[in-house]
Amino acid sequence: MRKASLDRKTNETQISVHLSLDGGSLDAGSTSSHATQTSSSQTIAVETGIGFLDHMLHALAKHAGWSLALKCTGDLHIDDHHSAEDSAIALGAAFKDALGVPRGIKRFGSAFAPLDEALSRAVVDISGRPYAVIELDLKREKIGDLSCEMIPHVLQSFAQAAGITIHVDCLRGFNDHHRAESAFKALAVAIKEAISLTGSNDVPSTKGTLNA
Ligand SMILES: [Mn+2]
Repeated sequence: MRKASLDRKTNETQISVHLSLDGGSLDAGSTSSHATQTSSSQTIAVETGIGFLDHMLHALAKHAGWSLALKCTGDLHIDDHHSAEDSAIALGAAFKDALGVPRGIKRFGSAFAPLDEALSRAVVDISGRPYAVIELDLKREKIGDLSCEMIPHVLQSFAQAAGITIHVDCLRGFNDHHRAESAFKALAVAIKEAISLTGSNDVPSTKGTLNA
């Protein structure tokens, strides 16, 4: 199982993450919250204090096949920025740690995901090169308690910390909740493909390394 746990503390946020890229159980005690959802193959509990962000990270974990416990206590009396950004950084760092040296994975992944009228596309390269191009074209100021400007920022922060390249575009849709959710689902499915095991032990790069 490809797993990682980490704590990240600053003056602005305090975060704990437990992540298993292959689903299954997490460390005991990491998922005691009321937000926990378990199935036969996954355990997911996300509590950032920002409901719509919880919903998006839950969708990401669910459709990527992860088990994830993420708890953030942050300075929401200021606004949602630090909690949203730092949760994404912590999740990205846990992803990178859980993946380890990227051997024997497909490396590239791409997916489309619809949600009713909305359609998004995500293309992922487990490259060791942090880069994010995110075009969601959201119209609302916020969805629930999450500022729409934070949604691309969350995805960019995740990619930066994970050390991966992602391109996420919402191609159509009228409803910003649908647009955002389809984007996270597309990203989840693309990541699932990219980190899927090939059965070989090769580093999928002509350079012979994805760490330099
Ligand atoms: Mn920021």
